[in-house]
Amino acid sequence: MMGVLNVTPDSFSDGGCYFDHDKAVARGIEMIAEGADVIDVGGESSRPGAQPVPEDEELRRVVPVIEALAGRARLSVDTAKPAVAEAALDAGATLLNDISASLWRAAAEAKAGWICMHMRGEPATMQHDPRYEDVVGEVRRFLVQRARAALEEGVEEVWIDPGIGFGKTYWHNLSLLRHLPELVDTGYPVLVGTSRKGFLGRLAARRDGEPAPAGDRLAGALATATWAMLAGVRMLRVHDVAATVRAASLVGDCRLSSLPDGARSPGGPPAGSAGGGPLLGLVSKEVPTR
Ligand code: HH2
Repeated sequence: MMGVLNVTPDSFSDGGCYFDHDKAVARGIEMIAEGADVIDVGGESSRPGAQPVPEDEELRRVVPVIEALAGRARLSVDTAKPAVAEAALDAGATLLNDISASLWRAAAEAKAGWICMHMRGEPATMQHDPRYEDVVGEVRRFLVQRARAALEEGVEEVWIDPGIGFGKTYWHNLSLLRHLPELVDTGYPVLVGTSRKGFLGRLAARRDGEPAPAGDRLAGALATATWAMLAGVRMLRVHDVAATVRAASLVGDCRLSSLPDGARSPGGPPAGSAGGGPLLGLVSKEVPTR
């Protein structure tokens, strides 16, 4: 489980909550206690429309927090800037979370792991009418190509991530989630981040049909996290660590524990128990604009 630590004033769901150094460190320690295996420290929001942060400011935000948390858990740095990546890896991070999918040399140099995320365009404009012929195929090909390049340059640990919400419509996001096994089949470990993202507002809308605001997307986040785990995803990037760890352990129990024989229905799940919700419904429904 990767816990999100945004040391920013403007992140889409928790901007300003951990901008203060001491609050950020305390939140990192709290997420470790809640069961996070990795703390992902970021100093620049990549929400749709976000403006870039100057390099010295991003360094000032993330490096002291990484230094303070070093040794307590595995740390990753969420950045698209080579200088920030290098400084963070120097300060104790061992994983480079690269939304630009272009910094593998910094990871190779530092003998760190590298997360290769797909994004179409730049955060400032990425949601302006993103289009694909075949979103799953294009994302998959892109990630495999970059992952191979990184391996060839000596990165030993390469993760791939479809970049949910990064230059993708609602349907693109759902299509990528539906087809996660095609990414898992590449053999690279897959990371997914759906936590609190905009498409969940629509997927798990409020009772009155209005999209759920960022503070009310936990049900959607847990449903999609569970879906991803069952599809074989190896790491989830989440804000709500305690709840997701709990959900993960329940899924683990369902999959691994031996249910008493009588508890298993011979014909599979009872009629109507699957296919009701929008996510499970994807199993049987075609998604427009794959
Ligand atoms: N999502 C966000 C940021 N970094 N990294 C990876 N690998 N995968 C993701 O899905 C991903 C990511 C956006 O979430 P958040 O950090 O909470 O928001 P903001 O970018 O506004 O700080």
